[in-house]
Amino acid sequence: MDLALSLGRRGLGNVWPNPAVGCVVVKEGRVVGRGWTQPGGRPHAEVVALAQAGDTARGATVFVTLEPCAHHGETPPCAEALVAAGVARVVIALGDPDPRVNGQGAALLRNAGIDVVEGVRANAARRDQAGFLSRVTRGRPFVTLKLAASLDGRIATASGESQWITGPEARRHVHALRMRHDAVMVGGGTARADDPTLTVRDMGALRQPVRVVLSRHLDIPIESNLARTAHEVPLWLAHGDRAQPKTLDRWREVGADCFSVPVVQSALDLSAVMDALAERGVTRVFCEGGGGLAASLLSEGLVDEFVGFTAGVALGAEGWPSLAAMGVGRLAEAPRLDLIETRVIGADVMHRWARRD
Ligand code: AOF
Ligand code: ZN
Repeated sequence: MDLALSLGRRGLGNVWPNPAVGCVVVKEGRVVGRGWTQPGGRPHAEVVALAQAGDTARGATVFVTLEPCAHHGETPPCAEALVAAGVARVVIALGDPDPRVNGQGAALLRNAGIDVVEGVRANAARRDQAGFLSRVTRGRPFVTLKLAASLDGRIATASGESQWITGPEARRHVHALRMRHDAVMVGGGTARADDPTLTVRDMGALRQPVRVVLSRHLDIPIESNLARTAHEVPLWLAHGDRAQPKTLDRWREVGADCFSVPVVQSALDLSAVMDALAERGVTRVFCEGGGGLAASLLSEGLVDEFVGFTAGVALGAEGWPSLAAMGVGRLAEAPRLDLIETRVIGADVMHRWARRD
């Protein structure tokens, strides 16, 4: 199952709206088939693994990280494919909450006389599939918030210089993290200040994450790197209902996909943004700031995982404090997270924190 889990993780960031599933076929102690969900979400993992196993699948044990599907979509159900292949036993990490599956895959296998075991390495599978589970059960994506800050928690100098606080190794790691997400997101201020491209470079990405920019009035220069690349890599712009039709037209012309979300207290309603992303199939969002958006996401309880990079540089009180806009009154009201990983990356330190439920 650990092998199936690691195969499944290869699909993270490139199989949405589908889950990134892994599958291993074992016969007489040997691995005879390995598969994972293919880019774009199909074929499913089991189909790939069964094709590799061929006739040796008969009487084999199959390890799969999510319950095999039971529905007729664009492809026939994986549960039926497993029955047709004559496998003897199917070991499943986690049930599939998709209403089209939801126990029916396991039932189909059992009714065909296959020995089914469920719940093996379920917690690990739940972590890997957090994005898909979130989309299906909460109607919003799994949100990772990334911040790079100085020793004293500043994200930019007084003059607004923010790029390259961390070193090249950390920046490369950020690209690897982007690649494992379906979408990367920034606020309009960051898009204006940094003119980022937000693509994954030099990593052999199979599918670029969608770039999502939040901007009430779409007041981002049309000569920006984001606009320049919008025909090659998807660019989605979430804007308020008062954005000018002329501005919208210009962005659509360069290839951006614009959608409107409600404005609450003069800011875009972030819950509505997340709902819209899930509706469009996004399961994992990587938010890269700026500070204002980061503060709002945290205060509104929308951050599932926080990835903080700390660099050995001090910027002092004039620097821009990260999360300045949070307005926490009492310690008891402050959002708290649980540490899940600490890692030294080049000259910087990375901390990963998880939402405390
Ligand atoms: C599997 N193995 O590798 C994946 C599964 O649109 P479709 O027909 O591709 O179906 C998508 C649904 O199939 C998705 O919501 C989830 O329930 C399941 N994904 N199932 O057996 C796989 N990716
Ligand atoms: Zn399937």
